[in-house]
Amino acid sequence: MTEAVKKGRRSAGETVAYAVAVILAGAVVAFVVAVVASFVGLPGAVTWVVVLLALAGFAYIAYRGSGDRAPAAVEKTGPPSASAAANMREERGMGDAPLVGIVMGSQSDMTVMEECATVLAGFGVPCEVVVASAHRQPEKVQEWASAAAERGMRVIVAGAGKAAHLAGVVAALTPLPVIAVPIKTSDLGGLDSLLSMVQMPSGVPVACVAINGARNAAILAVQILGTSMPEYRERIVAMKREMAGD
Ligand code: RP5
Repeated sequence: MTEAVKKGRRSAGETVAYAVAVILAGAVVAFVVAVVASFVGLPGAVTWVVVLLALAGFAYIAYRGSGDRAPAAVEKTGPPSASAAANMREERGMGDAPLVGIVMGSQSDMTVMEECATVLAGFGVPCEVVVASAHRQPEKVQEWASAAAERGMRVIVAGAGKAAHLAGVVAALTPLPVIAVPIKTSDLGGLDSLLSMVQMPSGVPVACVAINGARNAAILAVQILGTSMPEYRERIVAMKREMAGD
């Protein structure tokens, strides 16, 4: 029913391919070193030491590179890395369980909402993406939103267009903070979505970002996580430093 999005980590296949590629490169360098050494007449023992050092160096690079991969968008923000955040989650026994749930009213919202998943992945935040319409699939929405907190999620991002009641319905069903993303529409340009989300009646709030503001929704979700998880707060600090040109 739901599709887990776990970006920012190498798959087993990628890890093996990476290690094989680096070791092969090491073997090539070792071969070249051996040829050059014999050409210049180095003693055999010295040649072997140089070859073994070259192989050990490449094996070390393969070992260091075989773990998590920080997507390019976040590598720019500098440490702490996405893999550091993943390691801290593992230390807490949280593994890759989704921390943020992304729900949207229609598959047609995905073109906007996928940016939210991409940005979260860049921060090393595991998330879950689900399409569930408040008016076409109310039972699915109820089931998913009611269980989200117990399943370990900390924030929900809800994107919908037109009479966009999805975020409000989800907010009614969960104690988690809900961030609404009003989707731009062909008839009213998304003002319909914006007003139906931002004008929630008192008592059931949703935070609302700009029309099609999926990126900001992701950043806000990371900031909320950062209030209790320092690894995410530090990544937000690093991102702000970079935006300021420091
Ligand atoms: C809402 O209606 C969805 O969130 C979407 O933005 C809009 C149009 O949905 P489709 O007709 O494209 O499925 O429920």
